[in-house]
Amino acid sequence: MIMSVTDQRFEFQRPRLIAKKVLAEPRVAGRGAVFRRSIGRPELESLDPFLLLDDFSLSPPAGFPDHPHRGFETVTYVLQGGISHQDFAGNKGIIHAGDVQWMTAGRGMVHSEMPAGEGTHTGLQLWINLASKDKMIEPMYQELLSDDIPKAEKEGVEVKVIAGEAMGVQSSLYTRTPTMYLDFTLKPNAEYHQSIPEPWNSFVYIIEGEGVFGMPNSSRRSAHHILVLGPGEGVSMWNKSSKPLRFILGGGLPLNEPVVQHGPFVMNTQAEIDKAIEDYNYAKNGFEMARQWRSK
Ligand code: FJE
Ligand code: FE
Repeated sequence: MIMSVTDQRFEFQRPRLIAKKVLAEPRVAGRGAVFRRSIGRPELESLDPFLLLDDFSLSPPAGFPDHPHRGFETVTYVLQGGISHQDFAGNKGIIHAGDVQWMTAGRGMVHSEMPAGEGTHTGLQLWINLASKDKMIEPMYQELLSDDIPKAEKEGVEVKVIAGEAMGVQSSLYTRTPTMYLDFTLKPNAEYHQSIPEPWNSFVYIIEGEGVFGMPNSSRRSAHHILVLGPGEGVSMWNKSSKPLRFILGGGLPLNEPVVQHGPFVMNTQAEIDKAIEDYNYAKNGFEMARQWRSK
């Protein structure tokens, strides 16, 4: 099919445009820990169903010693080095660069997350809320090793499909809250157009380089910015720079339920939060194994 130059520029009749742009400024949190929080900072308190997105850099002695979670999922994607984890059910391991740990905390999880050895360990941690009906399910893990993450490449665009679908490639991951998590790398001069289900909220988090998103004449956006996308059929992206562009495209179906958060407990009502604190303190209703357990 022959298209005019102007037609070719518009892959979607209703492209998603950048509705909000926030810089995730670095915050030093004790010795060895630097965080760039994008979702969860005051300018972007949440983006239903997403509660938090941290771009972290950890070196010893920094880390997250034993702490609980209830009511949501944590997705840890290591970019450099490794994160050593242990939980109160005896699970342990190292998430290496390129690996993903998709943890559904459900009714209760207590674990530690520490840098795996000397040096600097970096990655992204995303918190995804669970629907009211799923908040108290049994905890579970889905581990995706780097080599097992489906990849596709076309015309200077590479995508790792952690959750959802892109370029005809589908992730095998099961997401209780319908979610997409795509790691895109565009070579200079590459462009791509990614569909996103209409009712979903979505964002771009730029890891490296500079990119143009939404319309071809939009301004270039640089690393460590989160771009909240507005409504539409999908997002168009261009690398008009001379360096590689890498970013995460995240999306999810909003739950549209009340959110009451107290640190690592995320529930629908204050009464449920009080219950979570009590359950954790008295080691019951999912926190039984917390009574004796300490990480090594
Ligand atoms: C935390 C409760 C938590 N961002 N990025 C309260 F569970 C956490 C927490 C993390 C975290 C862990 C890793 Cl490996 C990477 C993270 C939050 O564990 F920071 C607070 N304040
Ligand atoms: Fe944690």
